[in-house]
This record gives sequence, structure tokens and C-alpha cells, in this order.
Amino acid sequence: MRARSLLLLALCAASAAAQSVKIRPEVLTHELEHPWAIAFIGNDRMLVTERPGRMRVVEADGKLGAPLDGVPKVEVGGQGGLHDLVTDRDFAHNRALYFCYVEPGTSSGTSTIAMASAHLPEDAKRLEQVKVLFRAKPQVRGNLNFGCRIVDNGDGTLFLSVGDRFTHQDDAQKLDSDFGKIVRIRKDGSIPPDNPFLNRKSALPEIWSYGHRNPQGMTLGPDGKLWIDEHGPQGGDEINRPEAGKNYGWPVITYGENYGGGKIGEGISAKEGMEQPLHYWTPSIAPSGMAFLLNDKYGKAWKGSLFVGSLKFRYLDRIELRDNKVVKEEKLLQDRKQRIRDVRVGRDGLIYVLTDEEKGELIRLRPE
Ligand SMILES: [Ca+2]
Repeated sequence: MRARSLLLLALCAASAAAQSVKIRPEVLTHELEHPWAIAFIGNDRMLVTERPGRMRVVEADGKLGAPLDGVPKVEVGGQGGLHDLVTDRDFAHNRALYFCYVEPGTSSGTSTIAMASAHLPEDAKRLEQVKVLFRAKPQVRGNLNFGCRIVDNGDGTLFLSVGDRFTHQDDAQKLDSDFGKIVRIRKDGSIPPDNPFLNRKSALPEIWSYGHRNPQGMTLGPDGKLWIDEHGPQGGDEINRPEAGKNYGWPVITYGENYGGGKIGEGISAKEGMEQPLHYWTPSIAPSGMAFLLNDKYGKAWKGSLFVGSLKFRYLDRIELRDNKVVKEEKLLQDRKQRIRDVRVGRDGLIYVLTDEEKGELIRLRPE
């Protein structure tokens, strides 16, 4: 009897905890084809990328605009196409945007990851002054593991995540390749004078950190540091806080294994000189966009939480951290069974989510 009441109490406590913040998902549009990223371009307007190479305005009431003119040619196929989009920190004054995409290579069948800047006029009908700031080296075939998230670091530089392209996993440990790296450049495309490998012979000067696999989520934390999530192989998806010049281990150390089983390399998960992840998921959740909620629109319980989309298990993960350790995870939007591609906090302080489907949705989470 006593055990039963204790169990009941525990169950009540668990469900009370799960329902501590009730949210009402408000679908603004379900007419987006594989949307990838949201940028807030006004108090009541958003700009969204669709992987097949389009950018479109979504009004606060969900009204969808025509595709913008001026988007460069994008190589669409597999996981690749048009990916991340961010506004400049000073967007209200300079109307500057940064976006990344898969660009056709110079020889047939090859491609690479490019990052460009553009000016968005007030009417938001087209991109102007498009300038390619960076192209990842080398150009190769294949359409997997592009990475392709951007962060405006606030010091005049941009971070870009570049995946290992799947076929080039060993490049993640090589400093003469951009694959498996976080790169850092200035907003005019030049190299910042304090990047970590400027004095290393044969190292690419844009490299910030290395040993990454496929980072599809990236944001600045409340600590002002860069936070990323990255896909492991089978198991071993990670959260990292990439610091200048550090090695995050892939493919030498990993908590994952090869698809279908079998160890990767020596099958080790730790090695001197290589950083441990802040957190890892086994089995893989296939993490996507990430955002910190720093306001209390959803009450105190969610303030400070990190939100990460799961493509594979189709939920929004709410992560509580203490001293940079994950102390709790809560699965949200599970009943909707949608691949979550991006999560951002809007100018209104609310959480917005994109679902990566043929009829992809833009969802605003209303606290109740
Ligand atoms: Ca790692």
C-alpha cells in the first residue's frame, strides 16, 4: 500500500513536472518545403529558407510571400540545398543578412559549402549586393553532412559550421581542409587577426576548431561562448562548446559506432589532446537547430533552458543545464511526430520551430 502511494506520488510529481509549462502550438503556415532556418526581420515578419533554394517572408499571421529574387544558384540534392540564415546584430540599421548553402563546384558533380552576405531592402522582395564571403575547401562529390549553421559572434566575425561531407571524415583532423571544422571569418570575408592557426604552416587560417562531424545547430550561449550540436554516426550525437584551436575528436574519439554496427577507428571515446563533449546522446536523436531561452515568457521553469530539435525522434528537446552539465531533458511536441529542423526565440520572446517536411510548418509556441 505504502509502495503504491509512493508510486502514485512519484507519478503525480512527474506529470506535474512535465506540465509545469503548458504550451499551445500555433501553426503559422504548413506550406514550406523542407524549411531550414528562421530569421526575424521585423517585429511581425520572418524570413525563412527552404532547402530547395528559396527564401520567403512569413508575416505574423502566417501569410506566405513569394520567393525572393536574387538568391544565388544552389546545388539541391540529398541533405544539401539552402541552409542557414541569420540577420546581422545591427540589422535594424544595416539590413544585412548572412546565409549558407551548397554551391555547385567548378568540375561536374562536385559541390562545396558557401556563405554569403546580402542586403535586404525594406520591401523584402529580393536580395541585393549578394557577396560570397567564404567557400569551403576542397570541392568534392556527395550530398551528406554539410553542417551549415551561422552565428554572428558580435565582434565583427561570423562562425560557420562545416560538416565532414560523410566521405571525408578523416579531413576533420586535417588542418588543410575545411571539412569537420568551425570556421571564423570577418563580415567582409577576411581572416580575423586573432584566429588560432594563423602561424601554423599549411593550416587554413579560417579554422577556429576541428574534429567535428556534422554540426547542424549553433548558437551563442548566455556565457557569450559558442555552443554547437553535432550528429554522431550511429550514436554519439554531441553538444560542444568549441574554443579556439581545440580538437573535438572526430573521427578518432566518439561515443558512436558505424552504421549497422562496428567500431570507428580504434573504438575509443577519449584521448589526450581531444575535448570531451559537454553532453552526448546514444542512441542518436539527430539534433538540429538550437536556441537558449533567456526570458521568462514561459515562467521561471524554462528560463535559461537550451532547446534543440530532434529530427530522428521528432520532438523538441528542452535541456536544463547547471554548471554546463545537462541535469534534465524534457521532450516537447512529441505528439506532433514532426522532424524538428530549427528552433529560435523571436523578438517577442516566444519560441518558433520549423519542421523539416515536404509540407513543413512554422510553429509559434504560445505559453498558456
Ligand atoms: Ca567529439
